[in-house]
Amino acid sequence: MTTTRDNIYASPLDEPGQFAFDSSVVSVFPDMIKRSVPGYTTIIAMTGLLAGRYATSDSKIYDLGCSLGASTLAMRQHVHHESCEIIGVDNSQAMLDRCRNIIDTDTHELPVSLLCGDIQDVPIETASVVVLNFTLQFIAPELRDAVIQKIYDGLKPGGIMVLSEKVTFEDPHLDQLNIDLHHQFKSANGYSDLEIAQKRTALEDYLRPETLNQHKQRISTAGFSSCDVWFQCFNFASLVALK
Ligand code: GEK
Repeated sequence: MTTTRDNIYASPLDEPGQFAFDSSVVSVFPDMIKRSVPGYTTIIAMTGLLAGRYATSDSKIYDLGCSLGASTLAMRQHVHHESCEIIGVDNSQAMLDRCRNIIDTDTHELPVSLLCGDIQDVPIETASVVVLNFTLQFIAPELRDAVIQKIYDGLKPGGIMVLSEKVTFEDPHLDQLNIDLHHQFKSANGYSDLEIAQKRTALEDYLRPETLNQHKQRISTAGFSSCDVWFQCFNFASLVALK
């Protein structure tokens, strides 16, 4: 796949409006997410391994907020139960159209259905694996309990949820350190100070990070028997939760 370089916020904008996953983002998305999220490539690849370990026959695998299908493709590579199906969900039709093209060029055989809709409304049933890689962060915090509860209820016993998020820290010094390190990471990947500042403004009221403790508390309240962080780099982390 040819990747176009992300320069959406490279020129000064009078009012950077709220970020949206529209067609301009779709065309630069693989470049944008790799240069913006430390550990992204590792998290996606390991999501495939986790799915390979926990997927069971006659079950469904959900990729909630699938974007261009990076996690779906990683899981498709590692899950070999013919009776499994991956369901990718996203509320951006532009993302899903491109995702379908990408999946159609992939040669693995596990069936993939793509659903355009809000992850809050999509039924989760007979699931062995549910993945939310950087998606819950875009749901209003007061609505997140219901999403995690629905996932728990729809998982089969022994199933897993993988939840990757941008996070904040209770300790203000560590919080600032991790924000600074993330900005340093973006600078090192070629983003200018202007791009970093304008993107930050565009995401301000849309991407609302929580602490790892808030996530763990919600996951435990939903009923998951085990949960912990399996990966973290600066203020980006991934948790695994077992039913
Ligand atoms: C990856 N997981 O490459 N319902 C459905 N989709 C949503 C919702 C919602 N309420 N809110 C946002 N999205 C992917 C990356 S990107 C993360 C996920 C990022 C979708 C949105 O359209 C976008 O495609 C995705 O969630 C978030 O591993 O760009 O930071």
